Amino acid sequence: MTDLPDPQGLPVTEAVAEVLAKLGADTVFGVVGSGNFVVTNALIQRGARYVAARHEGGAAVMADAWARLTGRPGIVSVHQGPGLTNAMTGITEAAKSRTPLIVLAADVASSAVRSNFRIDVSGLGAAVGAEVFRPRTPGFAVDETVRAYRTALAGRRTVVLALPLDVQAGSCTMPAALPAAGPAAALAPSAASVGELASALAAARRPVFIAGRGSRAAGARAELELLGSRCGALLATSAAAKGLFRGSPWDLDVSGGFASPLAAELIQGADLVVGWGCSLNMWTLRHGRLIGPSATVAQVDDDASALGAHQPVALGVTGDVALTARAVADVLPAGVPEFTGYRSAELRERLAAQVRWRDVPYEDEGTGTGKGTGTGSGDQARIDPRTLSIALDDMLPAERIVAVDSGNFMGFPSMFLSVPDADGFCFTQAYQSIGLGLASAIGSAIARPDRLTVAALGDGGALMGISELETVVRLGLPMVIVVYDDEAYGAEVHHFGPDGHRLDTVRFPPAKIAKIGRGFGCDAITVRRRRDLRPAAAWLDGPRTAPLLIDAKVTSSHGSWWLEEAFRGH
Ligand SMILES: Cc1ncc(C[n+]2csc(CCOP(=O)(O)OP(=O)(O)O)c2C)c(N)n1
Repeated sequence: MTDLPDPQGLPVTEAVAEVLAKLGADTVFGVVGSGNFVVTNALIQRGARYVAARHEGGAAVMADAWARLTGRPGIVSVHQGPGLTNAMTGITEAAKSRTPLIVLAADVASSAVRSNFRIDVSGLGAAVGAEVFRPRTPGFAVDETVRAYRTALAGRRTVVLALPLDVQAGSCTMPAALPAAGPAAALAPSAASVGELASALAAARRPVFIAGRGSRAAGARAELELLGSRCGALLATSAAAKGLFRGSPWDLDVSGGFASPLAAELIQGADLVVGWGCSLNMWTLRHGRLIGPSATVAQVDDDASALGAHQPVALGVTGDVALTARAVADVLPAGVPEFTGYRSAELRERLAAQVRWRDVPYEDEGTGTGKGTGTGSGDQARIDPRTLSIALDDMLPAERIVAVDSGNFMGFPSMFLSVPDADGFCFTQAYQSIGLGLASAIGSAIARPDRLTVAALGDGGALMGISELETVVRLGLPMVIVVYDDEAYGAEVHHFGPDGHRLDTVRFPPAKIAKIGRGFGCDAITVRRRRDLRPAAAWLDGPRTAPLLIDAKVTSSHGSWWLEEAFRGH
């Protein structure tokens, strides 16, 4: 590549778009300003669908969710300076989640030292774990774009491709063929480590697998189920991989704060816990308390630096999850009885009857007497969020994607709404930011229009991210938005309330969220009792022309147990 301007060549903006399109970019999220206008249009001209968000934070989160559900790098396009800084929370979530995401960010010319838009883009990226690529001359535009794409895809990284305005104004030559930028080859485990893990599993009497994001990325369900059947393992996931083992009689669902009492009991009773592409962090292991005193912990990950990073492990295997599980299964004897290891006929029955949260008895704390209409302005009744979630679980089609925001409420949809598989759950919670749920749902709905997307939000997160409600309506996305409305930053109320602190900074007067929704163009209902959900059933029957917003006035007399778990991590 030459560093000299090439008057015969392609404008840099065209070249960048051409490279991205050739590598497979067909969807781009963004907010367009002068700096990214031309490159975004160049992508659209090459057939990409452009999704206009109303805030760059929303655009980044949409692209992140889209990438999680398509398994392809997401692309978000932002203006220089404030466009990028607005996107930073979404970029941070993506980087912490190892989402392959490419942030196409306009940047000031290196000579524009006094530009009001100048920020330290490299420093900003480094601060949140995103790698920054910047062609310093037009001649580097193609290579930097390929490098950025390759790093995002093969390294599962969030990258910023900074495009200085002076470089954008130049031109360059497209090479006849692009350098390779495909996914990384799956890493095979060593024979020795396969043998060690096989021995540990053969000796285990009560093995439990916890599959994480890496199992989902590797599409390793079949291999893990095969290995599980050869050693009698029970199958759990981290929250990020919820749904991976859906339908297996040995599925424990999520390990960690969201684990049901039976799942927690069984994980604690394991003598060998194997994390598969799973960081085994404090959320997944309840700060280690889910590991029994005499249990051995093993971990398999294709990133050696992940081994033992959160939880001491007796056996660490560096390798792709699917390849490793298959190799270990090949070592173990085939044709073992169905009830082996932790698996028994009795346990299978217990799991069928009790492992789901919705099968755990609870006392309904709803304050609806059953006499009110549920619509009168003086109606103060509130619905128990468990009752609400179970009713929704019954009503919503099984083919769904549940996207969850952060807050005290977040466990209710996560634990009580079932999902059809790991793509049925979009959990943008690595950074624990509130306000990302609605944009996560939008990215999910665009990635999977065949499913009904359900955005589960607290009132705080909903109002923080509300600008994207216009995006939902404008795009005609037929989604359900459920607001668990306690008229407070409930997480903070429950965090500080017990110590007698003033809480007026975290409590709010009732907001007319259903009315706000209607203002944006949604169908909307307020729910104070189970029966107030009837119009939702009618909406589900079709034609679903506008999104449905459910403002559920929920009870919130005490904090949730997963929240107490979260506070231990602060
Ligand atoms: C961007 C951001 N700001 C502040 C917080 C701290 N925080 C955590 S939960 C929460 C309250 C969320 O309220 P809401 O969405 O209504 O859900 P609730 O806790 O009431 O269920 C706040 C402010 C955060 N996590 N992220």
